[in-house]
Amino acid sequence: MMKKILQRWCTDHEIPLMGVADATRWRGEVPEEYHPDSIYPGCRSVIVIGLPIHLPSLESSPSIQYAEMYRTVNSLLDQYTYRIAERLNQAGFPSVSIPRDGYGGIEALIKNPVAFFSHRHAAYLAGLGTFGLNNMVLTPAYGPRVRFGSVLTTAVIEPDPIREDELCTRCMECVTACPVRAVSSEGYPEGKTNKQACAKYSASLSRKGISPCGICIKVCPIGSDRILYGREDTGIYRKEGGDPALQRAWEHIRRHGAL
Ligand code: B12
Repeated sequence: MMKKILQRWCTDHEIPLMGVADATRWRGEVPEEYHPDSIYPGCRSVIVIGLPIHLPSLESSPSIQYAEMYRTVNSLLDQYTYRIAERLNQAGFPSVSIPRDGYGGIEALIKNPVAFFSHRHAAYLAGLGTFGLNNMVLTPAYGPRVRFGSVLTTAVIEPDPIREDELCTRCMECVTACPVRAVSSEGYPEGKTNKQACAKYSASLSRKGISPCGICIKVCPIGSDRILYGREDTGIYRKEGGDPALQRAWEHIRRHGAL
């Protein structure tokens, strides 16, 4: 019943992805202090929503166009997860939303590049996707071009199954495209993304007003959003052999609105 109401609410608000994880699924996955029922004792279920990043905006990155889309999606995630939590509170189920990021500026991340709760892990445990080499959760609809937000609730809601397939094909596009070589070709847990290098690059873009980078999610071939936009061929992003009209459009956008 509760699940259906939530699904309906998401559909009515153009939220294409929603999944639910039982709070016990974190056991044995991540250190205990990062578990939802450690962060919010009494938590029984975690509701995760996903909003897509529109590919043509991301393609111009680093750019003001993508930086603004990033801010818009972040703001929507915080508003929607707040509203879902409030709705559950009003129905008598104490709930709380978690901020979509959870850090007070890029300098804080360079000091400690870890947040108190992992939305990507929550998305994985709520059955929305699987981890890719780029350290992101890939989804069938948008590959890694989706941002997540979570609500911790005391309500017991029917959980979704964890995906058992592997969406990442290890094509290495993200590994070779990363401008600071932060993505490891090994995969988790052997090869870890170099968070410091990634965060430092993001800080340099932030000083120009065009953070974040997003190249590792742009080049990922997974996701049916590529079909919608006619972007099945990721070769369009290579300097040589790319589509000249698209290259011109991206260069045009990059020449504006940034330091
Ligand atoms: C810190 C941070 C950054 C930093 C540090 C870089 C980094 N690599 O993490 C910076 C600012 C540089 C950054 C960059 C990016 N980020 Co960021 N970032 C975060 C943030 C705020 C915290 C991550 C964190 O510390 N979590 C806590 C720790 C404990 O968990 P974790 O890092 O997620 O890792 C755990 C699990 O993922 C798990 N794990 C990892 N791999 C695997 C594989 C398997 C099989 C399993 C079982 C588990 C597992 O193990 C880890 C330990 O528990 C999250 C938001 C959030 N609060 O979740 C967004 C977040 C991870 N970022 C996101 C995105 C999209 C990006 C960028 C693409 C930039 C952009 N916004 O366009 C890049 C990509 C960088 C990259 N390839 O990793 C999204 C990911 C969405 C997705 N589809 O997965 C998130 C979830 C934001 C959101 N609300 O949607 N990010």
